[in-house]
Amino acid sequence: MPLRPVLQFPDKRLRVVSRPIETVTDELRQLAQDMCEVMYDEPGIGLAAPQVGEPVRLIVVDTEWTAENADRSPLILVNPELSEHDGEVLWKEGCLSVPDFEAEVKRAERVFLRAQDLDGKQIEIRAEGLQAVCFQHEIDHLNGVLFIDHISRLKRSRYVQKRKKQLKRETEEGSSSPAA
Ligand code: K1U
Ligand code: ZN
Repeated sequence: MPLRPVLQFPDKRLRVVSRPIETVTDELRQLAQDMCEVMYDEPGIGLAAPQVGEPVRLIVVDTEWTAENADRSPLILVNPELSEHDGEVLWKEGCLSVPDFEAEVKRAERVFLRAQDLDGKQIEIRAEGLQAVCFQHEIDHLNGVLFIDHISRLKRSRYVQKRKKQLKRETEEGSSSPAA
């Protein structure tokens, strides 16, 4: 089975507020598994369901996984909610849906999160550093917010212009290539 493609800016589906999950079904378990595969394949340290075109409140996160540490133990969180946060940190972020761009974003340094797991069990997580930043980034996706919404208007509009040119180039290259 091919991997699910990751939607890319400016796709409007990235701006939708995702709906809460009422029941964990086999279909949802399959979606979580597909999302983990996409996250490790890209590679990334997190992914939210709307990034693969499913507007439901589901995220996967694995900030421990790197090329050197190949152990995979993703956190799969259903209906995650930030219930407490404190401190402030500037973190350089990227996003699988915002190609070829990184920028510093101001985030809470520590967060306390409630969610359910795939067995419907209530879980609570205290996080700091990269994991806390990643949770905030992924929950933003569930609310239709991208990290570029947190940067200055000037930086954002420069990125938007660059992205428009990139897409125009891709369209031109696609239409000028000989038919298969
Ligand atoms: O949601 C996403 O688009 C995934 C995104 C998550 C994220 C990155 C940085 C800060 C906060 C949230 C990514 O994973 S971008 C790729 C990335 O950061 C990475 C990829 C491989 C190894 C290490 C990091
Ligand atoms: Zn992202």
